[in-house]
Amino acid sequence: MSAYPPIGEQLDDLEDARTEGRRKMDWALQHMPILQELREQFRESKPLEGQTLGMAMHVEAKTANLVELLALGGAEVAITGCNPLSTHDDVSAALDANDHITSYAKRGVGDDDYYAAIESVVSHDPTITVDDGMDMVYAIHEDYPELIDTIVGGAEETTTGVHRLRAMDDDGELKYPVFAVNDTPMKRLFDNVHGTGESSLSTIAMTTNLSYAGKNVVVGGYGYCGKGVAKKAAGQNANVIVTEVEPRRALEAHMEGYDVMPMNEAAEVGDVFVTTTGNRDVITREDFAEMKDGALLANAGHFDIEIDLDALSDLAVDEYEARDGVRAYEMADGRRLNVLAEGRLVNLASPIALGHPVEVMDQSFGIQAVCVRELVEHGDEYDAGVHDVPDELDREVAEIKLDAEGVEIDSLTDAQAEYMDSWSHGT
Ligand code: RBV
Repeated sequence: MSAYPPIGEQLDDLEDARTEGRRKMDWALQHMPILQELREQFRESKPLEGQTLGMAMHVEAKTANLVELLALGGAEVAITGCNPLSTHDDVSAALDANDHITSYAKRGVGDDDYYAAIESVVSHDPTITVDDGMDMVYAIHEDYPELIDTIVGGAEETTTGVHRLRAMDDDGELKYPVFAVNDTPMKRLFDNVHGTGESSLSTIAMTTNLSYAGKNVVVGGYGYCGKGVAKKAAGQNANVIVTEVEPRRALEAHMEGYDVMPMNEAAEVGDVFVTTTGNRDVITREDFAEMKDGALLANAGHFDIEIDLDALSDLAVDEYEARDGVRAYEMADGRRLNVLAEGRLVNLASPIALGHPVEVMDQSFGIQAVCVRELVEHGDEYDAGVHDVPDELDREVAEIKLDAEGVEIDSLTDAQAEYMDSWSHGT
């Protein structure tokens, strides 16, 4: 078993880091009414008493507030990052200072340490896993299957993780229940659309100091994330081009007023490329050959596989850091193609990245918290496999948010409810 150490044993300026990490967490929490409300409830009723949580997520201020909420609920928590570049070391240190939390997350780790840190989390013998991308579930099933018997269940944050889990489930290989947090309305309609759209575009703009106005922004994939990126880019006066492989999504993008074309054609005209597909090889050697000098290439999908960086490196006669978080690849004909954040998810991995806006993560993490509570309270009612988040939990979190915002809504009268449930009403 790995002995990769917690961040508290790795930083020199630990006290300063903890103070700054705590300051970031406090700021975020002020804007997280759902987590504030659940904190009160969890602190009071300790629903997670006796549980050990193993987490792999983007360790920054908002996630840290989720982690502390779970610890307040009575759990012991061990956490590491789910991307080598998304950790904020100061926040990781602030978390690790909590007696009930051990944080192994550190920014900039290499592959070996990244996986060693996951093993360190697993060494706490988690009874519940919380993943963003499924690395924890994978490590347990591959290397520590003896833990599965005592695991109540898990929760998965993101599209790519849910996709992997469903493939695993289809093969009969997923051995405990996992909630598809990503797929529930309170997560996907907000986090994936608004969160990805805003944080990816703002991070690209801040990292490059460039504008979208009048530019051709090419969005690879028109799923929930692609829709958000396209909509917000159009809102910043870009001309949006969408690439797709799915005919109905392509048609949706077309009817939305965007240009739709194959990537290889988009490559000729694009100024900014943002991939959101979750698949590999979205921008390839043939596309680099067509691109204009100065093109910006960014990925907003979970893994760094969407832009073929090996091919780009192979084509380049020179490579250099053009700015922090921007690597320029110079082609033989002099064109410079600029890759942001090493092709990793730009909104979290760029040096100045902060992840999604606080408000949307409040919703996503509110769902995570109630899913963990549900696993403790009713985990034995769920078979091994991927499960939708129960609708009443999704509604519970929506109602907390509406309440906090002071937004009131109507409720159905008895006659309306009866009408909606009936199939015998005609004119
Ligand atoms: N995401 N987390 C943040 N903590 O700042 N920002 C985005 C954060 C999550 C988001 O929910 C998405 O599904 C996932 O990151 C992709 O890895």
